[in-house]
Amino acid sequence: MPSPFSDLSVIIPVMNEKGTIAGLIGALRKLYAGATIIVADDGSTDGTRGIVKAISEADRNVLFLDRRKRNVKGLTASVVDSALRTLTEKIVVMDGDLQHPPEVVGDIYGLLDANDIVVGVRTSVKDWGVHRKVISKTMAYIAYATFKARGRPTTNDIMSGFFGIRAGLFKRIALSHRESFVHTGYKVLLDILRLAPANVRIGEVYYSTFHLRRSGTSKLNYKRIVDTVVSTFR
Ligand SMILES: Nc1nc2c(ncn2[C@@H]2O[C@H](COP(=O)(O)OP(=O)(O)OP(=O)(O)O)[C@@H](O)[C@H]2O)c(=O)[nH]1
Ligand SMILES: [Mg+2]
Repeated sequence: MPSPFSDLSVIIPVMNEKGTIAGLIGALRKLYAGATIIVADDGSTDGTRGIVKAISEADRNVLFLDRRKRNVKGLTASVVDSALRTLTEKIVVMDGDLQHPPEVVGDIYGLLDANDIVVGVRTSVKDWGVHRKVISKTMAYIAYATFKARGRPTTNDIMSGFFGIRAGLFKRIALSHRESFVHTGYKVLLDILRLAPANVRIGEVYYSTFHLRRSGTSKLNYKRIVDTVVSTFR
C-alpha cells in the first residue's frame, strides 16, 4: 500500500543551517512518512552538507541536492532546480531554519487537493523589531496592491517562503518562463504569482509561530529588500 504522503515533496533551500536542519528533517519524516524531502544546498560551509548527506544515505526519501558547482546560486534558483526534479504531484517549499512549523506542512498539503497554490500566511511575527515589521508590511502591501491592480493572482502574504503548489503547475511555469524568475532572489512565490495563469486557485493557511531564527545567520539585507521591491514591478 502506498504511504499516505508519497505524493508530496518538501523542498528546503539551505545555506548554513547546521543548528536546525537535522531536527527539521526528523520532524518531517515522523509527521509525513513516505514524503520525499529535497534539501538544496548552495555551498554551506558550517557542516550542514555533511549532516544532510549522512541522513540522505540512510533514507532514500531524503535527497541532497549539492549546488556548489552551479553557476547561478540563490534561494529561488535552488527551489526551481528542486521542483524540476520532483516526481510527486504536490510540492511544499519551506525554510531550513525552523521558522516554518513542520506541523503546518500537512495543512498546506491537504488544501492542495482543492487549490493550485496554498500559501502559509504569518499572522504575527513574534520578536521582530518595529523596523523589520514596518519594512515587511510595506513591501507586502506594495506587492499586494501592484498584483491586484494588474489582475494577477495574489495573497495576504505574497512574500511568504512557506507555500504549497501543484508540481505540474510549477514545472509548466518554470519551463516556459525560466528566464523571468529572479534566480538570485528570495521571493519565489512572488515570481510564481507574477508568471502563473490569472485564474489559479489560491488557498491560505494561517499560522502564528513564526519566530526569530534561533541559530545560524540571516541572509536578509538591504540589497535583498531592494531586489524584492524591484522584482514586484517586473
Ligand atoms: N540554497 C540556498 N538557500 C538559501 C540561500 N540563502 C538563504 N537560503 C535559505 O533559505 C531559507 C530562508 O533564508 P533566511 O535567511 O532564513 O531568510 P529570512 O527567514 O527571511 O530571514 P530570518 O528571519 O533572519 O531567518 C533558509 O533555509 C536559508 O538557509 C541561498 O543562496 N541558497
Ligand atoms: Mg529564516
